[in-house]
Amino acid sequence: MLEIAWPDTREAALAAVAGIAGVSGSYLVAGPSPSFVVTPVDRLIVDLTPGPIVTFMIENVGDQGHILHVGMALAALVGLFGLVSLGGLRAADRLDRPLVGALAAGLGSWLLAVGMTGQPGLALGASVPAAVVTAIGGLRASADPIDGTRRRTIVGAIAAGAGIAGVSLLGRRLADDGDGAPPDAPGSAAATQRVEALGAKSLPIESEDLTGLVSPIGGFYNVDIAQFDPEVAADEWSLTFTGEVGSERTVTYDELTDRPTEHRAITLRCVGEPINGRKLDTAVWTGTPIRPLLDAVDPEGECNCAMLRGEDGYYVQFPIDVLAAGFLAWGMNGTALPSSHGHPVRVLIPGHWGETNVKWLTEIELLNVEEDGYWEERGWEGTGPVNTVAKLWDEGVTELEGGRVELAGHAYAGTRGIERVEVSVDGGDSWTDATLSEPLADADVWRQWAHTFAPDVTHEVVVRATDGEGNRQPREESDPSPTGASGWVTQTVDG
Ligand SMILES: Nc1nc2c(c(=O)[nH]1)N[C@H]1C(S)=C(S)[C@@H](COP(=O)(O)O)O[C@H]1N2
Ligand SMILES: [Mo]
Repeated sequence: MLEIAWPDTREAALAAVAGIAGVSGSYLVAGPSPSFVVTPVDRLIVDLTPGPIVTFMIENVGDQGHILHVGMALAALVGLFGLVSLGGLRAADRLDRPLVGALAAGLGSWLLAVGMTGQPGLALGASVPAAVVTAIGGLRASADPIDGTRRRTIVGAIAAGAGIAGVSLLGRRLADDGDGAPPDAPGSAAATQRVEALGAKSLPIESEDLTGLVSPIGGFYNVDIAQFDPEVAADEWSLTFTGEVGSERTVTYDELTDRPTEHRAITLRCVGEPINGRKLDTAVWTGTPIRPLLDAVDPEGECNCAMLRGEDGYYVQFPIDVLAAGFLAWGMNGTALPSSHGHPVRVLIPGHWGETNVKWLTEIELLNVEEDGYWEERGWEGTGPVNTVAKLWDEGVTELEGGRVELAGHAYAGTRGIERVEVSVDGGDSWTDATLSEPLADADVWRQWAHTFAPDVTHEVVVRATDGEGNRQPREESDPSPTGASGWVTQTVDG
């Protein structure tokens, strides 16, 4: 029977260093992208986590939950590269040929990295550092045959090689990053004008930190199933209509952006956010309506429903009628869609929860029978219309000169629109109408509200909105899961 000895301290330490070197090297060349070796393992962990645990993390741990699964994935990868390096060290010892051991570790970790990412070139970023550490470790262990001079020559050659490889890879990575400025998107000048016009229509509030009618791109919330955004080049992107269609059709980026272009202010809200959460934002999106494209493929499915899929493996299913009212966007606030918001093209569905707005969209499949989407498989029911909400975030409470306090926030009810926002400063006993920003022509956008009062004692402030159909936001409180949080937002304001 083959016995494999447990590693001694020196071997374990060397293997750990090699593992860390491999993972760090991969990050150096690939950055936070799907080509980083940790990404596929992280995705596997997220995929395998049962729905109730995911929901518990969303509701109780929030965005910090990411640290946990990324940490697990990192540890797993350090362990895997460490094991490969340990194999190399053992081979070096047994054969007394340190370079053979290093080559074996390099080849092994290269194969591992290619297996993870499918990127032979970038895989060198992981395998070269792992091999170098293994080589140095093997050298120290090997005995006499290598005399001092040869040893120095070999160490020098390895160090020089590693240095050159490191510098050139780092250089390539920095060159890729460019100057960070997002490129222009077709139609961006008109979109920029629209952003400025909405800035002018924002409520003149005193709070300096509260967003106006348009959220800046850097402040717009993000929800992603994957830790690192997919990288999709516009000229390699296409959208295919598949499944129950009269005629299949693929649309390229140039074909799409040649279509009639509109600039719509659209608000997004995530079903997973608490009642006063931060996953509510608005941008001016540049794109084209979906309906003509859908009509052209002649949908035939019996469920009148479609499954939308994104490059990151995300999928969501909802009725074709809802999709037909949607918008395919390639621009955001006057720039090309940033990668975190779905570059090059995403869907925007009026009035429905954020999860219907598929980013990095690649496929629209017309179905015969309904199927669950990614979040529905995990217990959520978030493809329907949004709940009505009025927010009062901390930066919406501003002390003015003379002891008065300004309360300000946003209210949103999807395509129903916001008709009224009421404020109570006595815990809900009496109510006053807040001032509202003017209603916009856009079909699916929030309104701002503001109210100023002079606090004396400690006040329990409550806000509630009424939608355009006359329905008041329900008072009864519920958790976000499965259909979105309900209840009224309350804040304590000191006199
Ligand atoms: N491809 C893809 N699309 C996606 C998601 C995702 O993880 N992958 N998240 C969805 C969810 S749950 C929400 S709330 C919105 C968030 O969009 P944003 O990140 O641009 O704010 O995108 C939706 N579209
Ligand atoms: Mo979401």
